[in-house]
Amino acid sequence: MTRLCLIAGDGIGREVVQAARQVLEALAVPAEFVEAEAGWETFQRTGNALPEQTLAAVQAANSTLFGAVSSPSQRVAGYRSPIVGMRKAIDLYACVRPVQTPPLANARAGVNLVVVRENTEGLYSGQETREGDERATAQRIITRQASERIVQWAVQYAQRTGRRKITVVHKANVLRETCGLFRETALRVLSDAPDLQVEEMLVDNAAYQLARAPERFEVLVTTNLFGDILSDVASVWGGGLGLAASANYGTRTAVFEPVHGSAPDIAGQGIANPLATLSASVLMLEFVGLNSYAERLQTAIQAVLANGPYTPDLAGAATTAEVVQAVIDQF
Ligand code: GGG
Repeated sequence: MTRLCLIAGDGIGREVVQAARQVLEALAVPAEFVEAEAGWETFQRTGNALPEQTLAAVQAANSTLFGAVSSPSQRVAGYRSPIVGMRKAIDLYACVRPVQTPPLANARAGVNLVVVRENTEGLYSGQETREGDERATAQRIITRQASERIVQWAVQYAQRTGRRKITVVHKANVLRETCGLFRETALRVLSDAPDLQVEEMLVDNAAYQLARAPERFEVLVTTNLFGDILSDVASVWGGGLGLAASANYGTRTAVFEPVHGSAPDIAGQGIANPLATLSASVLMLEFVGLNSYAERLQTAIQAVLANGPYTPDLAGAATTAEVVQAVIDQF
């Protein structure tokens, strides 16, 4: 039996993962669910934001659905972001964030792009130091091996999904060594893929082009922090963060999550949009080979997007529970 690990995390992570479980159970997905914990609340209770048992549960499962975490912006001794830590610990090296025109009124037509982000190094390597009160430094680690692997992943993804163009995003004109290594590695890997149209773009221009002409992109491949930021920009065209799903693929397993965070401003009000987590669940079901369930869930999500009800992020007044019921009513 397929084993799916559920990690709710903090804030609305709890609400949307619970919503996803309810929907997956209503869909009668042939899987067993195991729950594990991570996040700020877990840290406050246990002193560890990412307990060993959680990592073990993720590794023992066929796949994992992760909600959201709220890491504090100020330094807290002993705390490290659990989602960043998990990506690194389990080597979930490919973060993939698809964005497509949703069936919503006034949506911009023709958007169908994917941001592929290196997920284990770059500025998220955790190599930061504070030197006294006046100076802090962060190491941006870029390796040829990780760059090669993420670009190869992007090439295979493009070829598998019939996409024709890859945009390599960097800032090698300023970050000559780190972005320089990523760029040179990417272009070398892509020289072995003559079926793909290759372009390179500076990250500031990529942000501008994503904001003004998103339909020009198919697959963007980039480093960790750039990918994090650009995928949030791109998500606007897919209906916003309430709809944006994300996959973290590794060599042994994969973790799926909404792109959004724990949204403490609306947590506990029952108005979080569950559709991003449900779209992440579609990707998870595809990953574990439950394709017919993935298709039914995707069709139901599209129907609810076309007809409502909508949570406040989509200018509606529906609750999470009402959206969940509307999805279930489609089965
Ligand atoms: N579901 C993705 C998520 O939780 N995003 C917020 C995020 O990445 N936060 C980093 C952190 O708080 O540790």
